Amino acid sequence: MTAPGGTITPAVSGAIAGHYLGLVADGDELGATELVDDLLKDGVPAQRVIVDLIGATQARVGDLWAANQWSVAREHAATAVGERALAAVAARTTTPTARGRIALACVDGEWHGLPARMLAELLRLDGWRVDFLGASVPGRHLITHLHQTGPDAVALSCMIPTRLPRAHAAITACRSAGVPVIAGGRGFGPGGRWAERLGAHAWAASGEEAVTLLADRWPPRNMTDFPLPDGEAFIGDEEYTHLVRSRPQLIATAMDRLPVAYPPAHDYDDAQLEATTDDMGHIADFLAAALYIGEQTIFTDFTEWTTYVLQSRGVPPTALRIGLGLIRDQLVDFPTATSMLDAALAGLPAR
Ligand code: B12
Repeated sequence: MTAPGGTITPAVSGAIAGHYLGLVADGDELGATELVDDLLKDGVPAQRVIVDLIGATQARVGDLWAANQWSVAREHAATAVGERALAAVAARTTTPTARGRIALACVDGEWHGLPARMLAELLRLDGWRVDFLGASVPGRHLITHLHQTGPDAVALSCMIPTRLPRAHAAITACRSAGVPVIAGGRGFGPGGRWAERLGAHAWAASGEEAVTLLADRWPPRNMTDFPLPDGEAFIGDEEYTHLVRSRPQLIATAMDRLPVAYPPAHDYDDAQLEATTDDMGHIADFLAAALYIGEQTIFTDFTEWTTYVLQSRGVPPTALRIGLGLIRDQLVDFPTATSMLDAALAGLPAR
């Protein structure tokens, strides 16, 4: 099953990955943990199992859900199997603590706990003591933990840009507590471009990159090595504040007006109405994040992805066009928000 040196050979890894995907698709926790056990017994490094098998399969699960080949329930069950498989790796591998202590948390409102858990295991395997605080950690609890335990670093995970304002608050609070922050997760943008703007001391694209970075360049000699970014990046303004405060009203009004603007909505059942209300919420949240960071692409990436997801479910781009229009109609006095909405509308597929 393995090549000399204990790595999965490319030829076999496809077969193993296919087998594991089948187990995950079946919700077969026992089968998945047995497979992981066998790989470890065969000498496959735990890191390869975590990254190339469990992580890569999670990404594949995401693709299958987005393409409407898998239901939400199936995706949830698959993620639960991934969590069990990861726990099995952790239970079967021990590494003495040879480095410092790291507090690892997902930003408030961030429910993607598995990528952070993967990072926690990779760091443990490299000799760090990791306090894994889990998904959606409110900033004040994180800071209490820092005061109680005095870690060498905070690792902060943000997988969706809508949580960036909370990430900013957490990073600022960690800086005030004198603890350096390494940020990660795709929420920080391509190449982590928003991490530094929000004051993080470092960013890494993957768990393995974080392990290398922390081994080579950590801790920073003193906090002044990492001054706060200069004030040119404009973080939040009255448009952002208005949008966040009026979010419930924006969504309620858009839903009231929907049947007139989009007649098929007259016949929506409760589940469709709930899903549409959620989608209006996502429009407001991604727009708010784009305003907060001052970055149009946060919003247009979201509308492009949503177009694909809706089309995979037989919902035409017109529905999204109308949803964006219903929010836009309520924001005509806010020039940045309307220009962001206009850019997104212009990027939608032609009628
Ligand atoms: C499973 C999943 C969920 C589960 C999460 C369950 C769990 N326990 O984790 C649930 C159902 C909760 C969920 C919900 C949502 N999800 Co989701 N989800 C996924 C999915 C399919 C897999 C995530 C995963 O585990 N990936 C596997 C790991 C390996 O990914 P990875 O990014 O490579 O991980 C590495 C790095 O991120 C890095 N890293 C991560 N954190 C950190 C931290 C530090 C400090 C460092 C250094 C590195 C680091 O290290 C990791 C290990 O190498 C992804 C699709 C995908 N391709 O990832 C979507 C995805 C992340 N979800 C997405 C979305 C939009 C949502 C929802 C908004 C959906 C909705 N309409 O409600 C909600 C938001 C919930 C919330 N507020 O958090 C989008 C995000 C798009 C974006 N960036 O804007 C994705 C990318 C799907 C897509 N194709 O668009 N989701």
